[in-house]
Amino acid sequence: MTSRRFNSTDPDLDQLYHDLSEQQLQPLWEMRGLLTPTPKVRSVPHRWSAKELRSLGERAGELVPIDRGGDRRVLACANPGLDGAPYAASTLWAAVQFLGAHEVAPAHRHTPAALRFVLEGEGVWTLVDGDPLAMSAGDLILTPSWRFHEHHNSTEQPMLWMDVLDLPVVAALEAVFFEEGPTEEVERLTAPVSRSERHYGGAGLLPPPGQRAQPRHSPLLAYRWAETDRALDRRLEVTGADAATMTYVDPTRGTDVMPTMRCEAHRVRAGTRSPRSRQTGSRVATVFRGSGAAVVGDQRFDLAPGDIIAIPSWTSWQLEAHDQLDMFSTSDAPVLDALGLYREEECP
Ligand code: GTQ
Ligand code: FE2
Repeated sequence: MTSRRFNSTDPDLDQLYHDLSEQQLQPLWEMRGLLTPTPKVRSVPHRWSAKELRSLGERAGELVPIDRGGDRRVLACANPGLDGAPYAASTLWAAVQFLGAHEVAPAHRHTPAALRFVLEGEGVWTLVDGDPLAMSAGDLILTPSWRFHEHHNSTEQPMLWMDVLDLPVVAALEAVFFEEGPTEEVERLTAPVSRSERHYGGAGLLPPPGQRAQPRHSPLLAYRWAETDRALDRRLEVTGADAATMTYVDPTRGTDVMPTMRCEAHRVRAGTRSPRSRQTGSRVATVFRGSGAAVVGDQRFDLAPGDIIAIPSWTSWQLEAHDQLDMFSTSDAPVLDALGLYREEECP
C-alpha cells in the first residue's frame, strides 16, 4: 500500500511526491481544505416528518420482531450530507423507537450514552440499572454511558419516542463497547417514582454532600414534563421575552446532564420568533407541542409535533411559532465546551 500520491509537472518534485507516497508521507503544502477559515460542515439542515416517522414505525412494528442482542425497533435519522451514515448530524444519533403493546426490549449496556424524549403516550418503563423510570409524554429520560437499560410496554398501545445518542462521538474516539444484560426472563418492574427521583428529584433539596452519588452524569435520570412546562412558563413570564430556553442540569452540580450532551427545552410564544443564532457543534430537535417553522441556514421547515430536525454546526437557526411552540433539543455542546471549542453568535 502506498499513500495518496501527489503530482507535479516538475520532474524532480514529481519524483519526490512518488517517494513520499511510498513512505506513507504527504506534503502539507499541496493540501487544500484542511485548515478552513470557518468549519467545513458535512451535515445539512434536514427535517424528518412525524407523519412519515409514525407510519413507517408502525409498519416496522408489524413486520419486525424485537430479538435478543440489544436489538431495538429503531428508525435512525440519516442526514443526507453524511454519505449514508446513520447519523442525524455529524456528532449525534437521533431516531424514533417503536415499542408495541406488551413488548419488551431486553437489557444491555454500551459506552455511548443515550437519552429519550417521549413524544406521546404513557405506560412504558425504562429500567436503568434496575431502576424503573416511567415514560410519559414530554419526559426526558437518561440512560448514561455503560448503564444497563431495558424498556417494557405494559399497555395495549404501541408507543414511540425519540432516542438521541452520542454514538458518532464515541465511535470517532474508537471507544464503543457493548454488552448484553442477564438473559433470564425480564421482570416487568414498575414503580410510582423511580429511585433516582426519590433521591434527587426534590426541587432544590438534595441529600447532604457526603451522601450523594458522584457519577459523571446527573444522578437524576428523569425530568418530568410538568416541571419543564412550569419552568418555561415562569421564565417567559419573568423575562417578558418572546422565547425561552431552559437547560436540563445535573441538580448536584448545575452542569449538563451528561458529559457529551446538552439538553434544552424551548418555548416560543404564539405569533413570535426566537432569536437567530449559531453555535459550533451539532443539534437535533423535536417538536413536542404547537406548530410553526424552523429556519435553518437557508432552509425553511414547517413544523408539526413529532417532527425531528437537524441543525448542523455553525449554521444559523431560528424558530417561528404559529401556536405556542414547544421544542426539545440535544446538542454536543458539553464536548466542545470541555475542549475550548464552543463558539456562539447572534445572527442578524
Ligand atoms: O434504546 O437502547 O436508538 O441501544 C440506539 C441504540 C436506542 C436503546 C437507539 C440503542 C437504543
Ligand atoms: Fe441501548
